[in-house]
Amino acid sequence: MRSICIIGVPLDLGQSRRGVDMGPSAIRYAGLDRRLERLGCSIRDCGNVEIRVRDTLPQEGGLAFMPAVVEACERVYAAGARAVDEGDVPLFLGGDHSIALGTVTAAATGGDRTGVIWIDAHGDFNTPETSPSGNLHGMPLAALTGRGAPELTELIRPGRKVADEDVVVIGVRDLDPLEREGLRESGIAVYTMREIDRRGIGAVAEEAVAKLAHLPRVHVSLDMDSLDPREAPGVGTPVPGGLSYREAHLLMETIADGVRVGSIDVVEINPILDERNRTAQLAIELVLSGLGKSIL
Ligand SMILES: [Mn+2]
Repeated sequence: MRSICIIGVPLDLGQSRRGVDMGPSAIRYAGLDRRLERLGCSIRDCGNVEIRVRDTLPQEGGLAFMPAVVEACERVYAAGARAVDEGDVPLFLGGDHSIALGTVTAAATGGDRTGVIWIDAHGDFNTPETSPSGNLHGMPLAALTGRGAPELTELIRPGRKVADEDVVVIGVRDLDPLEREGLRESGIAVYTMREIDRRGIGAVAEEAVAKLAHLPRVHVSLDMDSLDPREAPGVGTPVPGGLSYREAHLLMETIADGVRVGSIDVVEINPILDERNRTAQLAIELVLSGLGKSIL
């Protein structure tokens, strides 16, 4: 039986919209623990990581929040690494995507190579030099692969946390110009919406997953803005033309079948922008598929 450790991360300092700090409450309220138990998992809710309240910080935002985000991600790392040490699967509830600096570093704490499946409308591959906004939730994947501000790349331990060849990005449709250049040069496997439209999500998901099938553990980072805003309206940075309900499920099911899922984060749910909590409900369903729930 799989043992899941739920870790809430109510962090909203990586972007400018208010409300994403309520994501952990929204997902818990939608019945996460009950649904996981019904799947046959044993559940431990480890509560929330302590995060600074935005209103107590300087109002500039963007890069000015870097110290607070670093401090938060050190705590996310500590909670996640403890869960990994104890043999649990950490399930992190965001919060904005900057929490992945902590979640992926915790996932990769074992020393072996850790794969990352990054499901997102965006590349999250900016650095302070390339980012038009300075928002830190647009930088975690760059930092985790060793690019960008030293405060981020040196978090917990110096150097990259995951190798470029162990990362796949799926669902991308909105890149900043310099971010796009960086991502192309990196050689990271990126499956854009165009490719999903052309080849179908089944073929794309199987190819992406096969790249990481040999790794001892894979972290799944699910940004809910990867979905089409018609399916998931409660996100801070919606982009039209995203994954449909069924495409997202098939992707998560293919992940569950094809790699060893060792940890998951689900991020960017903004209950203020949502409709009756449906984005949180959908997030739970997708997490269940990623943990092996199947129709038959
Ligand atoms: Mn993201």
